[in-house]
Amino acid sequence: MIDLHYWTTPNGHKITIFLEETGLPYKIFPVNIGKGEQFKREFLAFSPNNRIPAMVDHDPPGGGAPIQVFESGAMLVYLAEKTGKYMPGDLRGRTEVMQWLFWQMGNLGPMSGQNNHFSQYAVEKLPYAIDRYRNEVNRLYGVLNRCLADREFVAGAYSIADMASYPWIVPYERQGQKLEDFPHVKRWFEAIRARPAVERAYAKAKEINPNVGGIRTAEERAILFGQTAASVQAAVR
Ligand SMILES: N[C@@H](CCC(=O)N[C@@H](CS)C(=O)NCC(=O)O)C(=O)O
Repeated sequence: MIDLHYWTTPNGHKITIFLEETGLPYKIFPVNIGKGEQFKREFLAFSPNNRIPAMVDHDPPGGGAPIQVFESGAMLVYLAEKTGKYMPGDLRGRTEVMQWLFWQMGNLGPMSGQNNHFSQYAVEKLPYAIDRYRNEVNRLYGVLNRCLADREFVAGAYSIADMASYPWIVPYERQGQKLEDFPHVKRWFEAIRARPAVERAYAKAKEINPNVGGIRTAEERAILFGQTAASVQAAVR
């Protein structure tokens, strides 16, 4: 059994998509980041960056003590290696998947996060910051579109690289992007959205948090934005 410490955000959805695709048994432990549950001592013990998702695998390959993993990219690689699914075994195929997985982790995710922050959450609307991140996300959609021009999925066959990027394209409207401008992304997006496992993963999110993707309240903003080393230290409970 896998304990998945999760909240209903794009980085969380990556993992529920994988688990639903493979049917691995798992139990969700909601970590409501708007309420500050990411600062609980028990959670920080295996998720030292005070971010979701994280997981504990009580049945690791080869036996032994449970394995704890944080960072969604590392979790996807772990799960792919555990199951032998959604990542090719050969070096060439594996490299193709890994480069696009790292691309998502280092580019599409962080830039979309900043874009969302400055356009939706920041109280002060700063045109320079809003334009900078909307443009960078637009550039990244272009990169993905070119990648998908000659292949069905990001690395050829459906893989953890698709599971990592898809949840970050879901809020494309809030990101100030039009899928019509990126026809290969649109085709890929619709194909993944129609997968039963993906539908199940998003239905699960709605059950846990009917306000998925909602605008943050003043209380949530105070918890989530402007964290420092000292504020996190003070919030640990
Ligand atoms: N690189 C990390 C990013 C995780 C992350 O940013 N998680 C957000 C939700 S999507 C979070 O837990 N935020 C809590 C907070 O800001 O305190 C990953 O991919 O796992």
